[in-house]
Amino acid sequence: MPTSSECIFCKIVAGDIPCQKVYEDEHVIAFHDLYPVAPSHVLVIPKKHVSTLMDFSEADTEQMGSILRGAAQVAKKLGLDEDGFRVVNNMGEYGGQTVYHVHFHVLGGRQLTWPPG
Ligand code: DGP
Repeated sequence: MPTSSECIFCKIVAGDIPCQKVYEDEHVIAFHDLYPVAPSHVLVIPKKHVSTLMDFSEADTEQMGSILRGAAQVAKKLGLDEDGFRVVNNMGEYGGQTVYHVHFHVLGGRQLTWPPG
């Protein structure tokens, strides 16, 4: 797994790689996914490097709360809250995680199906 110095999302947080930012607060930033799978597809990430959902510690409780609050703010900002939307975290190989800086996908703008593939 990459350390924070090799991490693409840490580079986005640092401003070294550009992104289309939707939301930012003290703990998180949210930006449009480079490969959207829905009309609205935004990633909410902690500014601090945490590899996966399993690596949050008790001391990160505020950051974790900020991620969900950020997701709701993103949904409101993009007008997804009226029709509904989905918040997803892919964890590890079976979960389909490809970037090992924890992130939550906010997906909306079309009818989503269940179960996921
Ligand atoms: P996951 O498969 O859950 O680890 O999702 C990683 C997502 O990150 C995937 O949907 C594509 C997106 N992504 C990868 N690299 C970049 C990037 O450099 N910029 C942006 N905006 N998104 C990226």
